[in-house]
Amino acid sequence: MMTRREALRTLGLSAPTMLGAAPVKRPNILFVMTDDQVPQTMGCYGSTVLSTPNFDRLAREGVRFTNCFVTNSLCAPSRASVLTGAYSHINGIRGNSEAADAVEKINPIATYPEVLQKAGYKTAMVGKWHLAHNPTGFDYWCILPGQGLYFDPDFIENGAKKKISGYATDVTTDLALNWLKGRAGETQPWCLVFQHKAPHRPFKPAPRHAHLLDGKDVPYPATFDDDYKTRQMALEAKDMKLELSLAPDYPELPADLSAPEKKKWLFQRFAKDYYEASYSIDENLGRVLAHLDRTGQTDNTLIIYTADNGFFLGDHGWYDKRFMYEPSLRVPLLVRYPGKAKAGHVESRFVLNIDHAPTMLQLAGAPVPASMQGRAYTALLASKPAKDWRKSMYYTYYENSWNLRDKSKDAFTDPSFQFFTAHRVSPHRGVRTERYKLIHYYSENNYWELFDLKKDPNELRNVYAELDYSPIVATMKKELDRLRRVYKDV
Ligand SMILES: [Ca+2]
Repeated sequence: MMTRREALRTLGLSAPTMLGAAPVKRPNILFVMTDDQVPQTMGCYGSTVLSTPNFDRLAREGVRFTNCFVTNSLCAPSRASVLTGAYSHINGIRGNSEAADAVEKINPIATYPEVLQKAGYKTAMVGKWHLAHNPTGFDYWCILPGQGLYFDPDFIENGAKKKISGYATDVTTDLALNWLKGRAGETQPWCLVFQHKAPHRPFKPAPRHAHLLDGKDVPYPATFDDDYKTRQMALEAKDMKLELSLAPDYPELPADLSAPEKKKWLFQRFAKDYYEASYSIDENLGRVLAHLDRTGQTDNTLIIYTADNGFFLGDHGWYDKRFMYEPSLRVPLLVRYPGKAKAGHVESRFVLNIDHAPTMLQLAGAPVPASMQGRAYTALLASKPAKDWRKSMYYTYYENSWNLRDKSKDAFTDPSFQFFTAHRVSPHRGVRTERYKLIHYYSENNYWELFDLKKDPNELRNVYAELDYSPIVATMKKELDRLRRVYKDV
């Protein structure tokens, strides 16, 4: 594999960016990514829980994607995939615990900020980073260490520690605005990577928003009382059950509730916090959009809004993510860039988190490194046909790759259980088409699941062993093998 320096040299990034004879008009780039935020927190995706005028503005004036999926539904791996435009097995960040050697793993591959910086962009990263190594490719960076804190958070600013008073979403936005204001008078285009901690657990809203939903109930998801019948891996993932894992977060949980009442109490409590924390993101996005409006930059800025992974917001009775099931797999994606992104367009073709990097580079007129496995969704933004656009997507999840099959031990009843982690989801890989999803838990005696998403959009009935579906199983297995070869994961 080429070193990063060699890769950048090969790309000839010092050459002027030309497309044919006309120079490319280089947009500023605002890449906004939140943590664990699902589309249903946003009015433009149909939420009626809280109004979200700024998310809705991006959807109205830009493109709203309904099938944006992540390639590994976990914080650090998804962030590494966004940066490198490549799957976890290529960039080396398979789980959240890739620590000391993460730099060596990710560094052989060019990241989009590195390419943009070489191409003459001013670059900055503020907020949640969540990779073990320090950011590269940025003129300025100020990140939350690890998961970061919601209140009076520590930051690392270009390598130096500092504490900033306030609420993380507000403070991160202040950092973004300060940096943007510093660009006044410059002629270079800029790229700002603006990433929030919210609404990640422990789901703390800003104090001014902490009572927005008092006296209201958040609707229960259709799968809230899932019995996990036909899905052995889901049945065993007890740690994902909100009533088991979230109870310690809420010492005020009344002691005299029945089991179903306790589950409902915890759901209402954490879902309200989650919605209120998301509301603060919308409000702060509004501050940045107002700055762009005031300075006349809105229409020359490519704005991409997404989340690092999806989330079970009570779906299947769970919280958290990791599984390839729909609530965890799907993320919001809004893209605003007048002239290139058709206002109000709703796009249902499949896009992946590895597509953002090539899209930004292509629209910036910068070459896309060969190591990037994603594909620019520029044609989709214009609602145009894209030749051979993907009809299926490939998913991988690796954490907890030790043997979890010792049925004699249970994480919640046996204190000697050595392999307990907060989330006992076995590694798996899978393929999703418009109609079907096949999942392979290869460490679990080759346990398979097949879902017919047309008949069963909530993925409650595993039809893998049903005779009628055997031709589909065969076709989907072939497609899974094909994708593993395409993405060099064999
Ligand atoms: Ca996350």
